[in-house]
Amino acid sequence: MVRDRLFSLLLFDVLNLAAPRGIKQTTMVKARAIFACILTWMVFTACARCAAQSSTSATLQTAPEKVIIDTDIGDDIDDAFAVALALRSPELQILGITTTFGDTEMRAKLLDRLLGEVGRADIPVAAGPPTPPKTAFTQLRYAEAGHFAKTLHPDAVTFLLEEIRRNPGEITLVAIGPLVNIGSAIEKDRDTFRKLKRVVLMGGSIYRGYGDVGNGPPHGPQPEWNILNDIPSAQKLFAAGVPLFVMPLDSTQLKMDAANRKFLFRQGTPITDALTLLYHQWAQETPTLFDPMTIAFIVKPELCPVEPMRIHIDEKGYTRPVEPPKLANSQGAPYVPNAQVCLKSNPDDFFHFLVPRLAAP
Ligand SMILES: [Ca+2]
Repeated sequence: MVRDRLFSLLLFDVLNLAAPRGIKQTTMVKARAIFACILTWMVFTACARCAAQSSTSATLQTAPEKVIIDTDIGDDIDDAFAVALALRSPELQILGITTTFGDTEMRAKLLDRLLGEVGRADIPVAAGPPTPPKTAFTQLRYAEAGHFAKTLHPDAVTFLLEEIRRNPGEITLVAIGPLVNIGSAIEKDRDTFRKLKRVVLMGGSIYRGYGDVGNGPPHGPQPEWNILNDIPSAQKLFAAGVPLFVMPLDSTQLKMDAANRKFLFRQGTPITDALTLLYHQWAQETPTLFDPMTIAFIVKPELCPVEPMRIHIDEKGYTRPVEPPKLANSQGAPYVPNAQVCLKSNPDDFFHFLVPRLAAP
């Protein structure tokens, strides 16, 4: 409005100048002043446009990342911490949570309660196909209590594919359980699956196995749980052609010490109370927070720097790095990395990020 008014005044002055009164000294001075005004107006307009554009791009840059979390929550405790971290991260828009492996319906009920307790019952929960149970459902009592439990949950694979169709190229799929749902989704509609923005996976063991946190001699890689429990699906994922970010055992054996636990569990917020209950049902002492690193990576990628690698998943579930061919022997098929892999992280930096977020009121 102000800009338009200024322009009208300037136009009026220019028209006055153009009137046939002859060119006098005073008119020349006036003309120079008006020219300066026009120049100022043009700069003002350009700046306003720039400001509007940079404000739009800032909005775009800060638009929350759309995520779907595929989890086997309820056995180990790290999934609960991963979901809690996602809930406490305004950088993320959680489109839904899907459950995989074992008693998927009971896992969905556990999530119903967790989400209900923290006021996020709006987040859809979908259950994948059940598989024979392989480990103890340690947090079963929490799930069975039935607070907020829904009687029916949609099918996880259908839900995932529908969300991808609705948001092509925009969804980050966070895979923190055995890859049953993901393999099924690829099998059912590979083209749609390829419209994911990316998959961020906790899985694999490149150079380090369980228990090797870098303070002793390395004892080599091992088949990792999420890969081992559905090797064909893992092979499909690594061949799917979707950008894949992998947080293996090498960078995710993050032990939550007693001081951090004590601090967190006395906060008394809905989310720390839920974690407190789940932690005690888990009934072990020191949690290893493998899964939350996926969420931490999405929000703050420098917590787990990645490098391109080509990973081959063998029939025993090992995730073997394929060495790039030496230049002299580089005939044949080109070496194409199929994943961005985080091989090292700093636990102190991770917990400095995680704990204040979870503890915040
Ligand atoms: Ca998990």
